[in-house]
Amino acid sequence: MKRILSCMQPTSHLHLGNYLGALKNFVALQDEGAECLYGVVDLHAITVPYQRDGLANATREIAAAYIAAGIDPKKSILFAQSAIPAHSQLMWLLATMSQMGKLERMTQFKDKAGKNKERAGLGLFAYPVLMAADILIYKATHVPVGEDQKQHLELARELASTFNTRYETDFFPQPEPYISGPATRVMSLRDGTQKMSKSAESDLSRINFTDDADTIAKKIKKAKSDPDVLPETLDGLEDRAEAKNLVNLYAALAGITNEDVLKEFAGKGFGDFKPALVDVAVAHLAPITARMNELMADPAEIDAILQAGNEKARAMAGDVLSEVSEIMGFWKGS
Ligand code: AQP
Repeated sequence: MKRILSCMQPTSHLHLGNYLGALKNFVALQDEGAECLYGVVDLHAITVPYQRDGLANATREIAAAYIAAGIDPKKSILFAQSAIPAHSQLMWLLATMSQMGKLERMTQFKDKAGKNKERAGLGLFAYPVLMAADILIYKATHVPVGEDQKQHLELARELASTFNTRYETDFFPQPEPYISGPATRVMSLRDGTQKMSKSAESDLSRINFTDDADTIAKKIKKAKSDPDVLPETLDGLEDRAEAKNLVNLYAALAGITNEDVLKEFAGKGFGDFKPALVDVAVAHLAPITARMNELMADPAEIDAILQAGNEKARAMAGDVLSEVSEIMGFWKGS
């Protein structure tokens, strides 16, 4: 039986990249009938500077976004990571099997630590070990993520193997990355070589779930493009990172292929293409945003959903942690 686990950080508002790269797949996997757990990973969110006063609400907002996008809390378990202590406990155990050299080579660490990595926090450095624990604590078999998380997932697979080899067991399954769909790497609207990201400085670089139609229109209008017309074939988008990204966004939102987009818009410039992209983005996102706003108006309801999910997740994670402790030989009394 497939067991799906994936998570998002309450670092800020979710954006189109989070949606097209990951959340859309969360919903599809749930609707296929898989056993699904979706977390809000607030312990990850505090590995970078954050607003203490906003953290709880940001956690609710991710849960609201999940539900607004189609996650049904009756079918999938929604939980908040900090409410399940077993995540951090397993992380410590896995940390004893993790090599610092590997963690140092993680792209996300290098990007977020910047030039001054000596001063980066241990939390940021150890982030991928906590992510491995998030996955392995539920013995998840499949992890739907965007392309940027591939490297972290590889580490989770290695840690599962290291544990199994060291303790001569087949306890942890190898979690399979599920990186699929038309937009596994959505790029920034300001720079087609950078991924769209919650933490990028410019809000114009991303389309947030919380943006209204006017804001979406403004951001797409200001999105970086080029003076050329759209080509007839995909080859013509090579070396045109921004154009390629906008075509890809249109295709992913409209549910068609990039080739189909070019069939429709070949020969047209961005003056024609951008308004069409605004229409498709607004049509897709407006119902999700409206539902999210409704949910956010009733925080008690979101809290109740998370609390119910936390209880189920805590029971599952607790069982796995007990078994891990036993395999590792910890004292458990008589
Ligand atoms: N640009 C993207 N394109 C496709 N998928 C993406 N994801 C993130 N950015 C893109 C996927 O969204 C899921 C949730 O990500 P996260 O909350 O763990 O944070 P992240 O991967 O670090 O993404 P952000 O938006 O850039 O957040 P910050 O700026 O806070 O680090 C993941 O499955 C991710 O692959």
